[in-house]
Amino acid sequence: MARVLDGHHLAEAASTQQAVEKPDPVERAINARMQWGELGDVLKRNYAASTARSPFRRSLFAGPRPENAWRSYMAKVADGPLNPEKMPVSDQAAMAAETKEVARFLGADLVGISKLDQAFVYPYRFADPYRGPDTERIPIELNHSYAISIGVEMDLQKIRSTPSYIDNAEVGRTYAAIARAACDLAAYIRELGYPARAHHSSNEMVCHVPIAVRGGLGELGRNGILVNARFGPRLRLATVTTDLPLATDSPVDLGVQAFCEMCKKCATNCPGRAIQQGDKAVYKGVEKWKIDQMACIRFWTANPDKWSSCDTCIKDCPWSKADVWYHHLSARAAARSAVARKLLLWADDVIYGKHPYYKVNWLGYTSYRVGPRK
Ligand code: B12
Ligand code: SF4
Ligand code: SF4
Repeated sequence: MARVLDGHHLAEAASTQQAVEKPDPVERAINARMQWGELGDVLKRNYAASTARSPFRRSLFAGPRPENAWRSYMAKVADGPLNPEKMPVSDQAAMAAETKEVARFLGADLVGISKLDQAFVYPYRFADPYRGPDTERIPIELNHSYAISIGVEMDLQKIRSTPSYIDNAEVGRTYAAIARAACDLAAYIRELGYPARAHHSSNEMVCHVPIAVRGGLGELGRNGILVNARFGPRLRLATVTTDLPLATDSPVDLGVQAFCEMCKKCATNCPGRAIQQGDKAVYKGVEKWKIDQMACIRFWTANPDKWSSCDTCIKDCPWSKADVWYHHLSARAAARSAVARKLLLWADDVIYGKHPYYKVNWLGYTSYRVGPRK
């Protein structure tokens, strides 16, 4: 019988091949579909980076003058030529440790390594996602053996400003930062003589969250994204796939999913009503809380004068706190005991509020108070 997986039981599965269906490239392309107009004129107009009020959004997300944006070039440097002289690897554990150090030097805050699972590789990509639905579908063949997951922290104060053009700027900045780290790491590995490809938002063939779960960076939360012990979900992710022989990490049980069972703070406070309050259900072979994509982007585009995306499900998550020792201690307690989880959730409501709001002003932008779901 096909095994059902969830956010932290991946370790038990010898292979996910039969159980899990590949991620859907059409779901992957929702931002592009919005831009080519498939989801209606209002979403198309309100999401357009070219007319956005914020110069950050127009530049970091490749708006009217794409030549100015990192994003326009990073797609081209995801892969490249190999050094023909291959460095022999006799100790995969030492090579993994060295690779992690290199990744951190190049800008990653988190690194985890796993075997590349084909279940997490998209089956095809659109030749030109921004031209429309009729653009050619190019099958993806990605046969690398390993996946290196990297994570970059998003700034706490900027994320607390959500929804606003402040957190949106931080999203753009960290997309560029992680793309650069991933491209530099892939290039470094190719200089060792091994194939390596960076997967980042401008040029990706993989779904990052399950790969990061497999690499031990955290668990899948109710909010549909990766929750890490140090940063919670306050992360950008990228992946480098490679044939460099590496020792792998294992998935971790941090107590996140157990916490999510009782917490529901992201679901309650999601202004788009995109996150489920109920139990997990099986979707494409994985037991999880499935996000309502359309509900999410409808909120993103609801008020283009004030914001153009959202981070509320990151901001309000009790795991998404400052990277300091007492929060590390809390995370460790949450992993171990149900009583601790209850206490921590109670403390989070008392200290930060059930519906947290932070007044943030920066460069003439401001944060907005949006109510929880009704
Ligand atoms: C399309 C997309 C969106 C869409 C749809 C969201 C969605 N859930 O798919 C929209 C535009 C709405 C969106 C919104 C956001 N996104 Co988004 N998004 C993506 C993107 C490009 C593709 C995801 C995808 O293929 N979805 C389609 C299918 C696969 O979705 P799904 O079935 O619901 O599966 C989700 C999870 O269940 C999990 N998953 C899928 N299969 C499996 C299998 C197993 C075993 C497990 C454990 C998990 C798992 O992965 C999916 C989420 O990535 C990824 C980048 C990437 N290539 O991975 C970023 C990404 C997931 N987004 C990210 C973020 C941060 C956000 C936002 C907070 C917005 C923001 N400010 O950046 C919101 C949060 C919304 C939410 N609660 O999920 C980050 C997540 C970082 C993290 N901590 O995990 C990613 C990885 C981008 C990045 N490079 O950092 N996003
Ligand atoms: S990004 Fe905002 S609207 Fe989308 S799921 Fe998260 S909280 Fe809800
Ligand atoms: S807010 Fe609560 S329910 Fe949502 S992901 Fe964080 S811990 Fe889980």
